[in-house]
Amino acid sequence: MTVSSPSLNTPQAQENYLTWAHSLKSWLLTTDHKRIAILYLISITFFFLLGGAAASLIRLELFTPQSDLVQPDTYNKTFTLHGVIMVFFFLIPSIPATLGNFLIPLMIGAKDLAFPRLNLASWYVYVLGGLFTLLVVVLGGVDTGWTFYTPYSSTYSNTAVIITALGIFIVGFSSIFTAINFIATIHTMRAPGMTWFRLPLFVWGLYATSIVIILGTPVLAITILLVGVERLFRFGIFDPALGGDPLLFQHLFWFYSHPAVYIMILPSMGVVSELITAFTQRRIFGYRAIALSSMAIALLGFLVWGHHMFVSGQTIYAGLVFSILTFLVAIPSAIKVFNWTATLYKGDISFKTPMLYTLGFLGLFIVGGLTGLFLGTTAVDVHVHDTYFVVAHFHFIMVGATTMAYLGAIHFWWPKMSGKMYNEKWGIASAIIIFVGFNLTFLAQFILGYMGMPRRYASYPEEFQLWHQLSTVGTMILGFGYILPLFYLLQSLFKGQPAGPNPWKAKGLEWMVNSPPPPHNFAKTPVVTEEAYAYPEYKAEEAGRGSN
Ligand code: HEM
Ligand SMILES: [Cu+2]
Repeated sequence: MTVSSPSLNTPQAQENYLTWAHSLKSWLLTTDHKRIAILYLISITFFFLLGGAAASLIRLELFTPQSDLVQPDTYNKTFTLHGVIMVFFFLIPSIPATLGNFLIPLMIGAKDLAFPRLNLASWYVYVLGGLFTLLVVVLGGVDTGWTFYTPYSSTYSNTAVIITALGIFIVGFSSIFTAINFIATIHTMRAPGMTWFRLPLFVWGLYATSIVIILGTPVLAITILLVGVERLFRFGIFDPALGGDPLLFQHLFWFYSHPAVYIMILPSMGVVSELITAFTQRRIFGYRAIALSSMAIALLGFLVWGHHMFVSGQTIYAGLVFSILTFLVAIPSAIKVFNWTATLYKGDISFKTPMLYTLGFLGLFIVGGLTGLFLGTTAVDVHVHDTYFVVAHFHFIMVGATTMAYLGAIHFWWPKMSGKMYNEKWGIASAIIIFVGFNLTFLAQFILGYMGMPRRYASYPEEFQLWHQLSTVGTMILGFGYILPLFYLLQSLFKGQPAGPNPWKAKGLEWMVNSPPPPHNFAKTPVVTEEAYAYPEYKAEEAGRGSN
């Protein structure tokens, strides 16, 4: 897109958001969306490493059939901690809280988010929730699994369920605050000329995500609170022994947690649209279809929760309806994949690090999404429910796709955030190592699940050992791939070449300000006069239209 002024930097814009003040206080009390994004980046990385350590322990335990590395109950606590941290403290906040925070105001031509102090509050709430979760570790852990199924969680488990529940309850507010902020900002603070259908697709993705967060998260908060209430006061809500209904828990939990999977994937889809256009230097194919399919996913995502309950005892008629609805939700996802592919088709693709991550995303997302359709077919799901097949399915989407997109995004916007270029060779190496390690880890798990290996067991019959070992070796490769960027990105801060405002020759307002951007983003409000992604090929189209 172009704007009325060729450059949005003022001559005195040498000062940037990182350098204008250095004190700890200037960071901890900042209301600048860009600094808050960095605070989130650091805290999320911390939890990612912690969740990753738990994952490694799980996989090491599973290297041999016997439960010999850790006790079975330690194993239960390890996978619970892993799930809770990865879902609530890494995946859900990952792209929105870091890149969304950093980019939305820049992308729409605004000075900040609509409620800067609420934004800072959301980070503190996140940290508070995180502290509760760390407290759980100190208190000896929790063993219910991230799904907290009742009546085990509400009656029988003698681990730190309530503290964990409080941590999740609290961190939910952090997402809600962020989502309110995004929605208000996108509605009210777009620069002149930045119409809805000129918004970058990343912004559309986060808009849809924010709606899901606001509608879904309160349900989780209440559900988890009810588990606590039942535990403490023996109210009969979920435990049949007290007159409650355990299926009620599952309905409430999945009513949030299926939409939550879209909270985790919609932002990545936004990232992928940005990266594909930048590295093909092309206008995106089907802009409106992609934008509106995000909204369709947000809506349909609320109608399919029962596919987690096919074997729970819900009626087969309910199962049938949820199965059909599940197939429907695949349509908008497929629309996106087809449009991305059409954008790539015959394109002049530049295989830089962020693009490699994007291609990795596409491959892994397709496998994850298609196996979702297998699971949505009741006849198949009866056999593979609660096996490693399900574990592989959701890791393909959540780790394969979302984490790929997150890392692709970090690499793409790193020059903007830090002002420095990272070492491209290391970048390419990390993308390839992660892709290989990932597939080794999780393709093996599809096979294990298909063979009948149930999830959440510390020991298993010997015939499963080969696949478990492949999976564990894959995890080590994957872990190495994840650690690498930590080193070369940090190194780039000291040794990297200056990035300049627009190292990728990408379109979008964020590329028209200095890298790193000045504290208040734009010296004067930009005026947008063109569609999103007005790359040369789009210009040629426009010229062609003019001459007709
Ligand atoms: C798009 C992003 C997606 C994510 C992040 C995701 C994530 C998940 C997660 C976390 C679970 C298992 C939860 C658990 O039991 O712990 C799951 C199960 C399931 N997913 Fe997905 N999923 C996605 C897409 C899909 C799609 C597109 C479909 C179908 C069209 C689908 C169908 C299913 C079904 C039927 C199950 C239940 C399987 C069972 O428990 O037996 N998913 N998914
Ligand atoms: Cu689901």
